[in-house]
Amino acid sequence: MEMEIYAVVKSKDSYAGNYLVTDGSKDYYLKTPEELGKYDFIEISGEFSDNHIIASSVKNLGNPKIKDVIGKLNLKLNDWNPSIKSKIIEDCRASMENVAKALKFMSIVNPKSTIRFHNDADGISSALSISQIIGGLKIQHNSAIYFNKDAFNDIPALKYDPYSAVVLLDCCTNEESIEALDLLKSADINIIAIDHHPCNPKIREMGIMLNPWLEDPEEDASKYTSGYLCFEVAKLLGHDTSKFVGISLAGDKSKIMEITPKDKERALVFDFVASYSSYGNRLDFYKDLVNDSALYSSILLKANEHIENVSDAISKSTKKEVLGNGLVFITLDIDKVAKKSEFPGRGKITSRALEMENNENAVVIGYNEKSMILRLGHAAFEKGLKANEIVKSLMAEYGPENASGGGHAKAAAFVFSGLPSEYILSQIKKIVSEVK
Ligand SMILES: [Mn+2]
Repeated sequence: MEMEIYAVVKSKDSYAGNYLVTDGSKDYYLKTPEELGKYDFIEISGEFSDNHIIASSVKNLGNPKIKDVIGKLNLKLNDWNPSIKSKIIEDCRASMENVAKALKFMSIVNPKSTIRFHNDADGISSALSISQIIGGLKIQHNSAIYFNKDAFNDIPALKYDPYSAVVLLDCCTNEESIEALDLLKSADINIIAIDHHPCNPKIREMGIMLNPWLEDPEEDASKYTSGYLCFEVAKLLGHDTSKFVGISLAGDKSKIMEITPKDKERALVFDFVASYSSYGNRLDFYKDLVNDSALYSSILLKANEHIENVSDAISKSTKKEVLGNGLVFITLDIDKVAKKSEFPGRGKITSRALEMENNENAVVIGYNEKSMILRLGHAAFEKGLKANEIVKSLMAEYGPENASGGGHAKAAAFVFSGLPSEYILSQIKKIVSEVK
């Protein structure tokens, strides 16, 4: 039968004069006099019979970007059937399917890749899901930002291989990462990201991106954790990674699906281990921890002890004021609670303070002389307050040389210099008071 397809050369040494190529769902033996290289992307016309092609013409298209090949190959996905039926997830369908196709392409062609996952339970859950689909180096990324130093670490490792990719999980789609991502892009390295932090629309141009904030910045898009998004992507490829979703939701305090007590435990253990990040955790270590070993129980015990200890300290160090609009403004001198380089860190402590207050109207600010951490109860968010917007407006006022930060609608943080924390607290209080 005479046909035309696009394909990628998998190997050139199958047997004399032939190539093994794939169209994304099927392998073929290709007979052609053309000289082709491994990984070449080709357009073939020829006579097809079962898994053999005798080419009448082969056009070599080189090694384009992954985003340009996935639409042309025959990459089949499972039927669209997300576990959460909501408008924003429906709106994410195209980008979810694109990311799934890109990962499928990578699982077939196996280019060199580096997965960078955020150093918390959500980031780890995401990586555990995605590592069922693709191989490659896995690095715990101890920041929300992709820095130039990260780019210059990844570029030499990946630049010389066709279709090589950096896969960013639960981090690095923010405005601050754009410059370094642009370096990767200039080095012709593919960028694939699955994230749920507020992002800059410009991030779309950087690569193959899945982030609910790109679809609807007004919705509480952060609640669709990266671990949940990775689970949906894996599902499109026939992998069941549901056991990691609850861990991700527990870690990021999202209630979109059921969380079991075991999920909460595992999230706590992951967060505890991830916070001691200086020794560079590897994903395999987290994978082993999931199997209830003696080490797991020991870590869980210690993590719980740490949480209990800070809970005592939190109740002694918070100041509370009920505002005219019903919101409860709570400040926490965080250095009285946090121990340097110990779990839980300042962000987790501020989250814990909100949890302990157990009031949907609460707005908690954990502060010291260099940083502010904001946590909002759901009712405060419903009234129109957004932690990331507060941070953004203050940063704009103080200027980039004095303040930098970001975050989600209900959780954000920034660092500052040259301004007294009392002054900043009073400004935040004013913004919170003005909500109707
Ligand atoms: Mn997350």
